[in-house]
Amino acid sequence: MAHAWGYAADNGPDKWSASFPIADGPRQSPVDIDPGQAAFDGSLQPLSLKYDPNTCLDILNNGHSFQVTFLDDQDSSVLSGGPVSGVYRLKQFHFHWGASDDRGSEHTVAGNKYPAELHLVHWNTKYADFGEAAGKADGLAVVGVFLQIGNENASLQKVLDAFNAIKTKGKQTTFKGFDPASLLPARLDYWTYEGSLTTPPLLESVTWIVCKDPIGVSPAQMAKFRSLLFSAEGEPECRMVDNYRPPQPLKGRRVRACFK
Ligand code: E5Z
Ligand code: ZN
Repeated sequence: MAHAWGYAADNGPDKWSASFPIADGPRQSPVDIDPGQAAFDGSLQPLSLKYDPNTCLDILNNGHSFQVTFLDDQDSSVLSGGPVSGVYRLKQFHFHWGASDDRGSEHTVAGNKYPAELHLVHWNTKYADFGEAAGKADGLAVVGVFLQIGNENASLQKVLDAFNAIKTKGKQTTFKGFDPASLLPARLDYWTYEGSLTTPPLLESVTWIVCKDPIGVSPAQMAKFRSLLFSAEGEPECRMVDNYRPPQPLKGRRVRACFK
């Protein structure tokens, strides 16, 4: 990779291993979830997600996606239960999406893609901060939520309405009072497995919790995602689309289900 990683032919997922050899490691993400292969595990606890809208800080175009960032200096917005032990704090959420509605998710279900996937990123408070946790096997817990085409999603629209201020790489604006719980499906049935960050540095520190039920998004809202740019202001315009990594080998890992 001659330059920074991205999603283009010359710096995309097929090239990441040159700079990040862990790309071929034993617990890479995403994966294809085969519901017929995922074993029900009755020991899995219900997932608890308790979020305080007052911890929502800002929204940023980081040149790979956009992210909404949360204040994480207290246990105000936290994940517990599910497959993990202890308390994990919400750091940020972001999405991955396609150039068209026939692709865009990172995880797939029986080989099927969704048009987008939401990732709510949490870190284990047994470590000092996100940076330390990101390098530990039990450091991170990411909740994945699929988006499927349907009616307009009013909660998601609040996020999309901030896009005019973050069109290009590096742009950031305040984004206060948003409740991330408003983006969750009504039922928190999930699959879980041990994986990694899906972007460089691809650290193998993520307990993945992928919700079975998708949330809705309208075609016009999907078009709004595609109005963002990978490029910075003043650079040739490059649309932010197809910012997903394809499924990686399971290498003997088991995906478990909290539901029958
Ligand atoms: N797509 S994802 O949910 O798997 C995901 C979630 C978070 C990141 C990437 C992908 C992320 N990337 C930033 C770089 C990073 O946070 O992970 N750095 C980790 C080490 C570090 C600060 C040390 N960070 N100091
Ligand atoms: Zn992600």
